Amino acid sequence: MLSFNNVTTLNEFIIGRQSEFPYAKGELSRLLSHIGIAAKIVHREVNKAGLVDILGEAGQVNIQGESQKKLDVFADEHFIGALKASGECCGIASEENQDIITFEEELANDGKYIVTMDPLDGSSNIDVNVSIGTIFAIYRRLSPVGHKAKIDDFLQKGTKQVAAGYVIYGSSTMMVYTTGRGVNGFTLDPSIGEFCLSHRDITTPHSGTIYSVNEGNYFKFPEGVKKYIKYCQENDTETKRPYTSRYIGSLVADFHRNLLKGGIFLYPSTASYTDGKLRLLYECNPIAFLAEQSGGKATDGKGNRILDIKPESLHQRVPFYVGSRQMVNQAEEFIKKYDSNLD
Ligand code: AHM
Ligand code: MG
Repeated sequence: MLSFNNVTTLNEFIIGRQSEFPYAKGELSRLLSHIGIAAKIVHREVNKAGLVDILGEAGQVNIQGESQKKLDVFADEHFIGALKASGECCGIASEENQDIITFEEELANDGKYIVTMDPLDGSSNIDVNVSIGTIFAIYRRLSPVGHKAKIDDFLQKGTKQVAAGYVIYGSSTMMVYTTGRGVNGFTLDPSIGEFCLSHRDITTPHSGTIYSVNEGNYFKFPEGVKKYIKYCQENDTETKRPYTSRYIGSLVADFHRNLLKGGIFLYPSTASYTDGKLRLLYECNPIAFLAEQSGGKATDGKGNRILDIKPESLHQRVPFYVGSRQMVNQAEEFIKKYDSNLD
């Protein structure tokens, strides 16, 4: 692996990994590098967000009926621009856009990959200086190269992801990604403007003591989830309970903390969101891929592996249980016991 002064940059790492596949032509590497560039641009804007007129509502409502913040729009435009410029991506599905995005340019239509992304996740936290993130997943296209991407290119199971990751804009900015051979994390060193390898081969603890859920929805949760939350709060020294409750309201930040420390994140179905709130294609699938690659688990709470769900629509939602394997299993046991009629 190339490195300079004992520092391995994201690009060096990507190129090093590519050389492990003798026939790889560097297309996926170029795509990942361009995601890294867009992440740096968004990082720059996030960091000066308080200084310029970029906070607050952009005046549009996205297709989920949520008002778009200006930074959402900025991130969406810059990630789309970077993916298009890579020449390796023929289409994008984004949380901010109703339909898939395809390109007129021949170069882009020659791209072998499609990308699903949430350009700025946790947008309710933008205005209050709390961590936010970008989530992405990369798939090989199914439609023929040289033509526009089609909807079926995007409705692939999560098991078909060739790479996935997130960028967290927190106390430092990090990019964490997987290509199915483990999970690695890179911290942005602003002094040299490079993502540097800081978290090699991340493995998540088998169990943990953190549970992350919006407890304000407690009375709307299925019975098994309520019982599981009570279990988390009970006193039992042997199992280190009560667990600690931590909920930021940014999936990326909540997942990132639990990935490193051990814990469970859950966004169950509620009375208002019968399929949960989080989106399968660009939130749950990439996070589930990272969770599994680090030794964790991700399900819909009813025994179904997230990565095995066949998507039916771009903005499909799914209940989401992700984190330390043992904790996800335990939550599912409660649901199985108390919500056996839940379909
Ligand atoms: P967003 O993509 O519109 O920002 O919404 C997704 C976010 C997740 O980051 C977070 O886990 C969840 O919504 C929080 O929802 P809630 O405020 O209902 O707890
Ligand atoms: Mg989101």
